Amino acid sequence: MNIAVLDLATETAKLLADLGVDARSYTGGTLSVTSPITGKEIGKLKEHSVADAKAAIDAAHKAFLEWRAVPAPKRGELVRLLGEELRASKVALGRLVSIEVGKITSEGLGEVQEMIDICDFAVGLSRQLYGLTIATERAEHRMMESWHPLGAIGIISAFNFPVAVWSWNAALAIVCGNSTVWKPSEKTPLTALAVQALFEKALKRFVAEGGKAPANLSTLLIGGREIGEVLVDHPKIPLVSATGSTAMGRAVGPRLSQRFARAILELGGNNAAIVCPTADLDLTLRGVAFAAMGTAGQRCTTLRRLFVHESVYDQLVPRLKKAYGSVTIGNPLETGTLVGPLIDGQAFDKMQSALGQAKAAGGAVVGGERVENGSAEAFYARPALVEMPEQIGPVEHETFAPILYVIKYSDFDTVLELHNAVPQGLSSSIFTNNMREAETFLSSRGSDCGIANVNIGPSGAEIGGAFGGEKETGGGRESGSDAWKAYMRRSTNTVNYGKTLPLAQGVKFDV
Ligand code: UN1
Repeated sequence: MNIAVLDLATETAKLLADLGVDARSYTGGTLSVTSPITGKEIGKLKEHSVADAKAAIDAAHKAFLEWRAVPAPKRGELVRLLGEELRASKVALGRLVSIEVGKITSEGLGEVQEMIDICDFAVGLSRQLYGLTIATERAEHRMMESWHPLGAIGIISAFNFPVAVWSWNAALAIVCGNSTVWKPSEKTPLTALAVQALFEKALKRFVAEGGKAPANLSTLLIGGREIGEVLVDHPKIPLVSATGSTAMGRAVGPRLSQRFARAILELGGNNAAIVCPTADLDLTLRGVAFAAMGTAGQRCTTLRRLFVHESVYDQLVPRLKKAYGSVTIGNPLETGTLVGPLIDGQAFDKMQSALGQAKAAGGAVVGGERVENGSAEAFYARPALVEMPEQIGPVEHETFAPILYVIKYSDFDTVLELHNAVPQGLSSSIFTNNMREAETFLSSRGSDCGIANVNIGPSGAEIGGAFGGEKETGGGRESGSDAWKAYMRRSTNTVNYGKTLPLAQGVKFDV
């Protein structure tokens, strides 16, 4: 493989032009963006100042005040048009995701599909922002819940799902009557520019078709940590949805709660799978391979710990090692590649350091070495499978790289305990054909994660379910199910349509 000959800067400029992005926004600026495929620069973006960010939030708040008055199904129409723009631009945007993040082609496209799916979901939701009616103890009274828009919603997203995570938040926030202010990762701002341009296109169509929408409904802020801090501290941002490391969540969470703002935190995962004696091993092999090596191990849902029952260990693990040895690593834009590059050299160093610690703790490592590709600035690594004697050291932490720790187990109850004995709680799986094991895993004494699966890996969730996890994963839920409720405020209403004033709990107060 020699990627030195690729000219991704030219292709990026062409894609951005096709997607409607003005070239002035990504040339001549101060924020340099490189493609992990080549390690070479593909854009130089203008950055917002702290003052710009504050002014943008004030403007977004004004937009919210207008947008909340638009009926929800009409707000849904704007998101429907956004879905149409995404469908029309799926190939270009998917390719740009691949170039900016290093995802293989089908995963770049898959990320855009995830955006389309959540738009569809949100359109349906725009007619289903249901509240309850509640039985009241007082005659001629009615009690109900109403859900109201919340305000300008802050979105902080990570490099690994640079656009889907925005859409999970923005599609819901917008049908719920909010405006949004988005700070993407400094590593992936080009895809954000493209998404913002597609949103503007949808908005233009919405207005041309007679829809009423304020300016600044969706705002994009380019910059570093200080811009994120403005979002976190600004009194006109009632909710920040932040995706990233547990360290980031530890910084953001207390600052938000200090001013009683809401947080949706989607932080680190240390996802495990248990392979039981009755597991279908062919299916398990495929499930494990995708979950552990897919996206070069850079999903928050990536499989990082594998517990294999002693009775199937010698059948499964050699086959897995073979897959690790033969998986195609290289240019993610090429057909047939399954593992692309790591996002940068720092990620590679962290991977090497975790592997060093694993060895020191008695781990036997297969893979993990750098795969040369003709560029000193691009970091491709063979995914690593590490047989560990027990769950210690680096196994207890999330390393954002393709490392799978494999541990042999003999007793189901003990392995359940081990499964839950890490600080993170995002996603989990069990591979079994034993109903008791499967149901126990899903029960209250089973997996303690926000996502628990049977006979599929922990990654690659659909948008229809609520997404997020427990413990150090942060507790937030995004995407499907009733995650929309976090983007609205609940009002409990009691209406007296009678002529008397009975007080609740039998209280008497006659004046
Ligand atoms: C993330 O890695 O931040 O479940 C999100 C999945 C994807 C989303 C991952 N649908 O793997």
